[in-house]
Amino acid sequence: MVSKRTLLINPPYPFSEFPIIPVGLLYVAGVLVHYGVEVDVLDLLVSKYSKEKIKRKIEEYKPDVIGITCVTMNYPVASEILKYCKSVNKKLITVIGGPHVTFNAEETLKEAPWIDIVVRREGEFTMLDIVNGKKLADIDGIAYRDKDGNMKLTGERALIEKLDEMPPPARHLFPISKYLALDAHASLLAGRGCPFNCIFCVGSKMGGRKARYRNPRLVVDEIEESLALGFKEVNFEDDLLTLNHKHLNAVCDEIIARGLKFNWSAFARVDTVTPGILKKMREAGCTWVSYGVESGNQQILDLVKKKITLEKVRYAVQIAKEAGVKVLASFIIGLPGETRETLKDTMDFAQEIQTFYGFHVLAPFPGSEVREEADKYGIEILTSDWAKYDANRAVTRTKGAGPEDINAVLHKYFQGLKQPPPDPSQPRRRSPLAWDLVSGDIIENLGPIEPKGDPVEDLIDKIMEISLHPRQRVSDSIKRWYTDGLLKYDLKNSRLIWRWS
Ligand code: B12
Ligand code: SF4
Repeated sequence: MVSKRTLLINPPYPFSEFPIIPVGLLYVAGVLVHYGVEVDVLDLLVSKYSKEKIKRKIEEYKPDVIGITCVTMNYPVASEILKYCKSVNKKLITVIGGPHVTFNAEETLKEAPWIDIVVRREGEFTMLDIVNGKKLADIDGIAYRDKDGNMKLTGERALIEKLDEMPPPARHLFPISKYLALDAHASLLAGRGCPFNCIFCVGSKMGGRKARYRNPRLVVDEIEESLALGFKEVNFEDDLLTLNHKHLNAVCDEIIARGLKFNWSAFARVDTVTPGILKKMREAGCTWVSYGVESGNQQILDLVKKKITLEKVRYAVQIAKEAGVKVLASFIIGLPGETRETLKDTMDFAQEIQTFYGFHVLAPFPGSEVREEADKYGIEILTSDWAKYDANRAVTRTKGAGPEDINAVLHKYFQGLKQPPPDPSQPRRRSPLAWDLVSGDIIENLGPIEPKGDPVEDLIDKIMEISLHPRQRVSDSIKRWYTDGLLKYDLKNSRLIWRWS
């Protein structure tokens, strides 16, 4: 059987979200590679997004299938990319996956005739079936149009039971050097699934309510591989790494036993941490945990089925501090029941717990209970313009709080509500210079440089001609990236051609 040549696309999303390699696409690529499919990745997140670039890639690589990932906020751009791909070659099979389309499958096919197949929930083996040419009607977990143009939804695909049998994520297909220049952390999973059912989240609907775990040794093997690639930090992208202490202890013990020294961070719930597990995590290199605190008002927490108490939050922050693990408390404003008073409760609480915190705004994503039962929760959905679902602006209102109230809180937050001073070890910090260089394809478009002596100084001079960044910053960064092997040059006709490695 000859598999279809496949191009996977990582679409752009706004700079306000820190760029990391999406784990879902890494795994889809990994499975295809493992089963001998010809596969490549076009990463438009850490490069300039242009239609010419997509066209060039299609003409050079000649894929049969194009697969793209997205969440709600970058669904519009992902769809636009597939539309463009179809216009370049209408024979291309276009596939889209991710949480947004999983719960909006039929609507997606209806509004985007250029999308052939929607992959729902876990997509590794679904995509393998597609590229291997299996009859679409026999592939579980997709939505497609039959030859008469009728929309078809196949059966639910069972979640992958034995995660340890999964081929490894295909990091080598992604432009690692650019992610490293951006100081991105390695993204990896120790398990999948979450047993909770918070009404604003589709995490447990995507990964299942029964958590599945990977063998700690394999997890730490992957950490070692990521460190060998040059990543300095790791973020566990698990919904809830701290759920199963036996498993987490085993992962930590394995890290400690191998003597690995690196910083890592993870998502946690305040009711799944204890002084003991936090101490062990710290010993294994954990520097940050991100707690989903959501609100400073107990009634709201109860209403959104968060199943935590403010008292537990205070305690969890305190024991993390005692263990030497820093806390980022994550809040959502605009939740059901929100009023001006509850917004004040949340602002006060965020400052009371004396730790780092961040505010997001409720975005009622497709598939979430808060969207499906918006009336019951007293939420008025103001728009379904998906590009606005970045959780950084109000797209809903409650009886007691409108967009103006929510935006006022956000404004105060960005003006610097009382926050601890910034911490250089905070995860997801950004280097504006690196971002400018990668998102503008600056290195790729420098052209040949006349060597004057030291190639690195020549590159710095050239960048200074077009960059507004201070020379010291450019110089320090370029030297570091060159020493780390992220930037390389070739000599062509006695001219320097610089490139990301
Ligand atoms: C880790 C994580 C992050 C990380 C990393 C995100 C990333 N790009 O990898 C960080 C912290 C950076 C992050 C940021 C954001 N996140 Co987030 N995040 C998660 C989390 C907890 C796990 C994601 C994950 O790695 N899952 C494991 C992998 C294996 O699954 P997967 O990504 O879903 O991929 C599988 C399938 O979707 C499918 N698939 C995906 N793409 C493709 C493509 C093809 C071609 C195919 C065939 C299949 C396929 O197959 C994959 C493998 O099985 C999820 C919750 C969850 N469990 O889904 C939320 C979640 C994805 N995040 C969410 C949101 C909203 C965001 C933000 C917008 C934050 C914000 N402002 O509120 C940003 C958006 C950044 C972005 N563009 O991705 C929402 C998305 C909801 C939605 N419909 O949009 C989720 C579902 C949580 C929620 N609120 O319900 N997030
Ligand atoms: S918010 Fe966290 S705990 Fe709640 S369902 Fe989502 S992943 Fe699970």
